[in-house]
Parts: sequence; structure tokens; C-alpha cells
Amino acid sequence: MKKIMNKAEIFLDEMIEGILTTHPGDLTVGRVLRRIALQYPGRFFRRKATVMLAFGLIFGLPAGFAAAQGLTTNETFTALVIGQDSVYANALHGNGYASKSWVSNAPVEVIVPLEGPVLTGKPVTFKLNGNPSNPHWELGDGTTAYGKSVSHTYQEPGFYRIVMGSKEGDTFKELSSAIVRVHTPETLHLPQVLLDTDARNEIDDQHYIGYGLFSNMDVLGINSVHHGPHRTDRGGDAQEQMNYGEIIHILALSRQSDLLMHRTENLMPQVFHGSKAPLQAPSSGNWQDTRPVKSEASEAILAAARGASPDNPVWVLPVGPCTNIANAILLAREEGLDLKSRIKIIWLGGGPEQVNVRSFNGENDPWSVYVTGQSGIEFWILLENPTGASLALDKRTDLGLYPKNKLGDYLVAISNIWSTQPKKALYDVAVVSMVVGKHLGLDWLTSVEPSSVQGPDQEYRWQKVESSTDVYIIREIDAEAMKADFFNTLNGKPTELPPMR
Ligand SMILES: [Ca+2]
Repeated sequence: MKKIMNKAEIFLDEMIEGILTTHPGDLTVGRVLRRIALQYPGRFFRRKATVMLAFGLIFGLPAGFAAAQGLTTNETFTALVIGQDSVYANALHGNGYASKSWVSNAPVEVIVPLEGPVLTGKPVTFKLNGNPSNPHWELGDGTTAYGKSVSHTYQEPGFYRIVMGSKEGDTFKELSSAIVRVHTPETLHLPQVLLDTDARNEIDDQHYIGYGLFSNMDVLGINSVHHGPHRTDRGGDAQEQMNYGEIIHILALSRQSDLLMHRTENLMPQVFHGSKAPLQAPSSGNWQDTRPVKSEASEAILAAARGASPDNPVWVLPVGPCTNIANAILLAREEGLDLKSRIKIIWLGGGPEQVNVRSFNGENDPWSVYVTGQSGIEFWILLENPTGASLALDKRTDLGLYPKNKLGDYLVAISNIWSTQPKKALYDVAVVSMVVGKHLGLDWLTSVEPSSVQGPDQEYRWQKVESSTDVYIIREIDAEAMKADFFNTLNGKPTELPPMR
């Protein structure tokens, strides 16, 4: 569905295109125009201009350009304001009005995504875009290197966080990162996941984290996130920090429950601080105009994408609001990183008809779900109600299924504290099961609807679609099979994940 543009929007687009076509590529790189370039990649990608030169030429251009377009200046009015790190433009034409803005706070200096898997004992080359002064690399295994392109051979399999930055004296400024799984030939096929959780608002997230850690999949990292700062009874502004602390707590309990016999120290995930507040919907109503807020977690999602091999994309598994993933999507647009071939998303959230009714996760940031749904990235939505709720703990029969260790004891304790009701929904758990089931080709998703996510003007409703799509609503699951897989995994018998055919 293409939005119908008014005359002012058309004019503004034409004006920008005119600037790009009439000024050849003999200037130097500027961040602001690079942002514009993303809107017009075909025409401008190789052109260059500094912000200051752009300031002059854009101001000098509109009248002449308007004439060239067969428009008279009294029909049109344009203004461009260029700040230190942003451009704002508006246009009037007839009765129409349009505005656009660009923000240039994204680093241009970024690590080029890898093209294939990394193996122990085989050299890998990291490259960067842009021209940081004195590029400095920390390669995650204690090795450091300098230069625009560096090669390295990892001796041990595991997860490595590669950081590129500039170094002035002793001050290191991080500019870009990549999370890389260094494989042996036997592990190349394993599913890669990045957990993303509002861990302490409830009891299902802790189950989900434990499930992921004791499974056979690669857990590259764990992101924390808010769960609706308007909920002052649930931690208010401090809740992201509380959720982060709960992730650390579950990791500690898992270590005390022999996790390191199952998953060596090299394969332990790092934990990242995420968004403290929901996204702000822009006044234009266009999702692309949403201003991203960078966090460790949004950078971790980009880092996992940069380090991923396109033949084994990373599953990002938000089980709180979609704020971190939506921020990552918006930041990826700014740096020109194509996420579609490198990540896939499963979100636990949403109600039967729409994003933010009968869904705690949907209510906490509905705009972020809309942004994610518009991005073109494969997006699976495992509905909070009724789908996730169908995977439920029955305390009359299931409490004995938990392992007798620190993690098992804690999960039983919080299940009992949460409520005296015999049944308790374990929503988030189903997302980890889904990765297992999809890898093995099992029929654990029993009702899936190709759909689209509509915006606030349509009350954030799901819309079924017949054509090909990137958004799938999961309405029914084999909850018993998933629950059995969860308890087996927690008891040290995780499902084998052999290579797919
Ligand atoms: Ca959750």
C-alpha cells in the first residue's frame, strides 16, 4: 500500500532529488547528506558533500530548481535548516504542506557485515566503512589491531565481541561492534539466538532465559528492556535496571545449576542494557521518521547481524516490548545495513485482534511493533493471548518436573509467589520452543496467518493478507510438546539440534 503523496510532498522529494542530480561528486563526505542518500540510493550513493557546502547549495537552489520543474516560486516555498547534526526541510505547494527531517547522529564508521561463517584456525578479515582517524580494533580474544582492514585467526570456538573505534591517546571511542560465533565444522548449523527480555515483570521470562541457556542453541547475548515506564507500581524509571539485574541473577543461578558443564565459558552470552522507554511516534505518522534511541541492546542486535553468516541468520527473540528491535531497525537504516538477510524475529505479544489489547507487551510500546512490522524483516508474532497463554504450568501436576537445583528451586518459588491459582501461563517459553521446532521441522505451529500490522489510525489491528508477506501471526501451537521440551531441557536433556537437510 503506497501512501498517496500531496503536492508539497512530491515537490519536496523532487527538490531533494534535484539537489542530488545537479551537484556532481567532487566534494567530501558529510553525514547529513549521507542520510539523504539513503532515501535516494540509486542516484546519490557515490556523491559527496560536506554539511557546510550542503548548507550553501541547498539554500541557493530552490528558486532556480523550482523554475526547472515548471513551478513558480509563489506556488512554492521551501526552507531547509541544517543544524550540527540534523537537517529539517519543509515545502508549501498550493494547499499542501510537507516536511522531512534527517538526523545525522549515526556513526558512519561501521564494521562491514561478514559474508560467511568464521571457523577456528582459519583467518577472517574485518573491514570498515568510513574513515575514522586511527581505527583501532579489539578482537574479543585479547588481540588488538590497527587499520582499515584487519585479519585474524581464532584458535578457540566461542562467541567474540569485536569492537572497532578510534583511539586518541588513551581514550578509546567505540564506533561499531560485531558479535561473531567462531565455529568448528560440527557447530555451523546450530540456531543462533539473541534473547531480549523484560525479565522481572513476571515469571515467564526467567523460564525463557533458563530454557535458552540449557538448550543446544547458541545464545549470543541477552538484552534487557523496559516494561512500560508509565507503570509506576512496577519499578517506573528503574525497571530496565531491575530487569537487567534479574538476567544476571538467572545467569548466576544457572551457573550454580551446572550450566558450565553444558555450555563452556566461551559460549556464555553477554548481557546488554536496553531501552528505558517506549519509542515516540513521529508527527508525520511515517515509521521511517521515528527517531531511534541507541542503547547497548540496539547495538548488540546490529552487532549480531554484522557478525552473522547470511546462510544462518540470527533469531532475535523479544518477549517484552519491541523497543530494542525497532530501534535497531531504525539505526540500521541510518547506516545502510540490510538486516533482512541477517536476522529474523519472533515476538511474544499481541492480542487476538490487535497489538495492544489483551497484551501487556503490546501495550508497552505499540509503535515499536508497527515499525518492526513495516521493516520487511521476517517477523513472527506468537500472540500473548490466546497462543502464549495456552502453554501453561499446572502447579497440581508440574512442580515435580523442575530440576532439583538452584534454578529449578527459584522457578518453583516465583511460580508459587506469583499466584495461588493452580494454572499459570508461561507465554515467553513458547518462543524458545518455536526455534527448536522450526529447526527440526516439527509441526508445533498449528495455525499461522500471513498478515500485516496496521498503524494507530487502524487501532494497531492485524490484517490477514493473501499475498506473500514477511509477517506471520501464530494463533495455535502444540503447547504440550513445547512444555515437554522445556522441562527436558531444564533437566539436562536438551533436544539435539542436528544439521537440517
Ligand atoms: Ca516478558
